[in-house]
Amino acid sequence: MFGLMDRFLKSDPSSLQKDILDHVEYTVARSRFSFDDFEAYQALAHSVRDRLIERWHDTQIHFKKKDPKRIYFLSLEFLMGRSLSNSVINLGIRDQYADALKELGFEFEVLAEQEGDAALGNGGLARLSACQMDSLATMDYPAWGYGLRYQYGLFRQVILDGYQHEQPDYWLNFGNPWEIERVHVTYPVKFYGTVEDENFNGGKRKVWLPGEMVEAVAYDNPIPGHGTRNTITLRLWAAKPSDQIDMESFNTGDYINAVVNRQRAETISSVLYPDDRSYQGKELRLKQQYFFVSASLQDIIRRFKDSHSNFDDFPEKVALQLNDTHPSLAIAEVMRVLVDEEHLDWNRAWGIVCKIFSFTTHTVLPEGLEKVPVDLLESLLPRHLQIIYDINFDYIEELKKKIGLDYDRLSRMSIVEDGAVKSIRMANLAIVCSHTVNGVSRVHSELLKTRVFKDFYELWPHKFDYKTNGVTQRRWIVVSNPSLSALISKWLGTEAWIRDVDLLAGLQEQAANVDLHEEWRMVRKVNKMRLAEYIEAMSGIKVSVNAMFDVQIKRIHEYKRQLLNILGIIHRYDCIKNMEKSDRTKVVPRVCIIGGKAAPGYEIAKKIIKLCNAVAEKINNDPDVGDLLKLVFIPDYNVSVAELVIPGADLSQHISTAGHEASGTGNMKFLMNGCLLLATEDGSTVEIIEEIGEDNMFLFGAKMHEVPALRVKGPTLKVPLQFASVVRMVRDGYFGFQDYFESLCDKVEGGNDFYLLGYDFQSYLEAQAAADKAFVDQEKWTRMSILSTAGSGRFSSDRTIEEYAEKTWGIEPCKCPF
Ligand code: 26M
Repeated sequence: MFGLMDRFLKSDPSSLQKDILDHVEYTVARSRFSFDDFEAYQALAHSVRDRLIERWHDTQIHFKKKDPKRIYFLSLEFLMGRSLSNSVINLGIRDQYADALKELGFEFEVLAEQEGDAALGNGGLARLSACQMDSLATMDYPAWGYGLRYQYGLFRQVILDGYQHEQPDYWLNFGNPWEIERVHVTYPVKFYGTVEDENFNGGKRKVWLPGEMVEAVAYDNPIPGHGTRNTITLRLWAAKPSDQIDMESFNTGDYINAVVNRQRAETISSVLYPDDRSYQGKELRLKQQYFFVSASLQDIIRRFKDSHSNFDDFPEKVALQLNDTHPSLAIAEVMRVLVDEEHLDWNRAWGIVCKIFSFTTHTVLPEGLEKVPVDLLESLLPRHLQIIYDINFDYIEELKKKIGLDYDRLSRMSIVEDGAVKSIRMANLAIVCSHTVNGVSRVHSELLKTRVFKDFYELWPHKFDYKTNGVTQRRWIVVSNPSLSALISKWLGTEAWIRDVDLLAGLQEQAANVDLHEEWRMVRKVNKMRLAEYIEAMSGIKVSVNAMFDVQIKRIHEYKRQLLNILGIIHRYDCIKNMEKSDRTKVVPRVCIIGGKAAPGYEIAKKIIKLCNAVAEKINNDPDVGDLLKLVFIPDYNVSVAELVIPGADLSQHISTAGHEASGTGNMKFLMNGCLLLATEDGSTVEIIEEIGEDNMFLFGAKMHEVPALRVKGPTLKVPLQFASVVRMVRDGYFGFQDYFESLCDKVEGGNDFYLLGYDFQSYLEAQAAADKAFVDQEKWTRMSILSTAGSGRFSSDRTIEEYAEKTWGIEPCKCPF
């Protein structure tokens, strides 16, 4: 007989060694006497996976036994990055593994580098989902994430002659040890066809006769919490051909064509759409959305029915979170299942729907709002279109009673848009049918209430709320910055901040301590050296760690104003060139680092990347400048690159035109790592200012409430001479590619400067000058840096998730006993 604890895999170094070697031999199928780093990584990952599975099983059994209300987080995107380090740290066995590996002749860090990123998402929204999964697990919430298992993740960015090229990210090539294929967890998903009336109980009912069917197969990714046994599931769906279709074409004898046709089903989950701004009414995208929604809901309803005989308790047991509008077909799908398949009457089904959905929006831009052409929906999902029409009909009738026959307003608020192309407004659908509409920062929520969704706010003020975003300190300090992590634990005398990040505030009282200062600077220097090595290996550019490392990494967007950064760098370059040689000693040396991907069809964003590289080429090869100024474009920015760059940054830029960044989460990651922010008062930065004080950062630029009036003034605004002169350098071909950059220059001149680069330029340069001045005073800088980390507690996703759990989802922790 085994005792209870004997059941568990052991985690002492010699048990770990045996496990790893067994996996080398039996899983990787290599000789245990000879294997390389990659094979060692694979074996190591499988050994960690075994431990994850144990905990994951126990958690699932525990949830099943307790049957708590569960939160289902629906998102088309998750940017998980690498899993190895995160897993062993959350499991609390990193050092044991490192020791075990050392004796086998391997270094943990080196093996961790073998892992590729899971990049099943674009940017902020997708990384937020990943951070929130980590918090949900750590805080013991009964949560499931649902998404799509794309075969091609976000494209790899390759820079050739300074231009972005996209290459496919076929990430599953070398296998994925972090997922568990569930060949028996499959659901049919239907498309196309017609809807017929059928006689039923003396009345009529609708029956959907689909024209195509594919199979959804579950792949489970265990998400371990930190300092808890709880390990939750991220279930991703892959499309496979269904056995139930197409028998006809097989029977007609064209065997080869029939097989090829079946294969087409797999395209549904094949590729992530690489755009994070606009909706383009593509059929495949809509298919992806419904495929994932339908499979997830079948799974969720099956789980509910396992322990409930009717739907009375559904809202007490199930909360569905819509991550932006992308999964909002779930609303129509729940109605369809309840009415057409479970035969609930419409009103009862509607009553349930109104209690279970919450919706979070991640944009302020009207062009970011999805509109699905009615024609497209009618052909792909004819029954869902009817349901949406019916929901809209009832809702508009109710609305008329409340607001009267104000047809302008009724038409603005309708779910159906009667424009040139008749379409469904997914945001309106989500707002009408959700009990809560969350923004992602306070000012974002203000904008939603006063502009984007004003009509709805006036009707249902109680629905609108916000949960300021947060990031997980586990990945963004403990995994990515181990030396800072150790330093913090030493000075706080505890590691408890890893689960209770408010404790970081304890650093405040030490912010003037000279011993802490010395250690703090040491840690920062080591991280800068690591980054400098990476830069040299990748680009051949040698940078000095004594220079200020000034970083802007994020998706390339006009509103994020990477162009403002580049124009500022040109100005700095020009100043150095025009200085007396003797004055150059006063210049504070800078290494400017820019990284980010442009959506493949976003021409202007691609030109910004090219400009950055053209300017870098000129500056980095100018002997007049030397170490005073370097510009580096980091290619293929992703989660792993962020983990390397953020800890090495002195200054980071978050410089969107005020009123455009819904929240921003990069700023929080830099803040936690003691990097100072140079920023506009936009999105979550406004709340960061409240936490750490404006004296500890470098703020500039037009305020949110000033922007609309400035735009109206547009062409009459006075623009500083320096701005005109740097744009002129680009126009005149100082950096080459004169014709190519012309349209970029046109975007910021001649009254077209929508994002107010010219208007903000002066105050931007002043903020940069203030940063230079502060950097010279290293004591002051270090104090500001410590205070940044100390003030970052509010921006943990643990806090965000707790707010969602209590205020929006109504769920409670469900801790699995050890
Ligand atoms: C839509 C339709 C078709 C294809 C793709 C999309 C799409 C995908 C991602 C649209 C938007 C997408 O992401 C938007 C996003 O990342 N928003 C960011 O969300 C962060 C987390 O809340 C915020 O911090 C950022 O401010 C916000 O820009």
